[in-house]
Amino acid sequence: MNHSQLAKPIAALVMALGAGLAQADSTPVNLDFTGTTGSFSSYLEDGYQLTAATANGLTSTVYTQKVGKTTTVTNVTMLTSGFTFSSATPKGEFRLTSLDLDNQYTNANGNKIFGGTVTLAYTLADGVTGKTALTLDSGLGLQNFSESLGPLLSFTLTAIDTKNKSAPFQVDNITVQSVPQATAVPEPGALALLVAGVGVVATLARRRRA
Ligand SMILES: [Ca+2]
Ligand SMILES: [Ca+2]
Repeated sequence: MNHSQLAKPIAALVMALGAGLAQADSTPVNLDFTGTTGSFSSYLEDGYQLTAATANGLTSTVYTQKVGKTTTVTNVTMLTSGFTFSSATPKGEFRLTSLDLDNQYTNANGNKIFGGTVTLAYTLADGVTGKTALTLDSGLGLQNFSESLGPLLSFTLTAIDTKNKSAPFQVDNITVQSVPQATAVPEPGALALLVAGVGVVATLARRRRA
């Protein structure tokens, strides 16, 4: 076996090891709130946690929306006056990619309230904090907001209505993707495998020559 013949299997081995060491792409997780209905102070789904701003301030509820004259969409959403969202894994970093919001509700005077602003406040993995306002239209139904935020440690959502009052709102389909933590050095087991593999190839080469 000459040098180029030896180089091929070593390259293949290193590539195979590299693929094994590379961080797998995390699949997006969708919090659709279909798990359990009821009222909660905190709610867990798909490894992520919502912590209500007030006691039992989260209600997983069946929400019916009429679109046009005929279509009725029934969905389970979370009704809340505000919450903090975080990974259930300590310091689990994630990206927020999408969420659906609506703040359609009937106030104490029986008036339908629409519109308003939901404030998205977040803490990035490096500790930097930020804030963005999500403006809701006056139409019926959930509105999708596409986001590209992260890596995050947590975020909070709170709403104010068009009369500048703290308001309940519906949230659904919070889509996040966990951010794998970078591994600086290969694991000892992987290194041992690489050394053993190179040894086998070298031994084979020596036997060929003998
Ligand atoms: Ca889910
Ligand atoms: Ca849902």
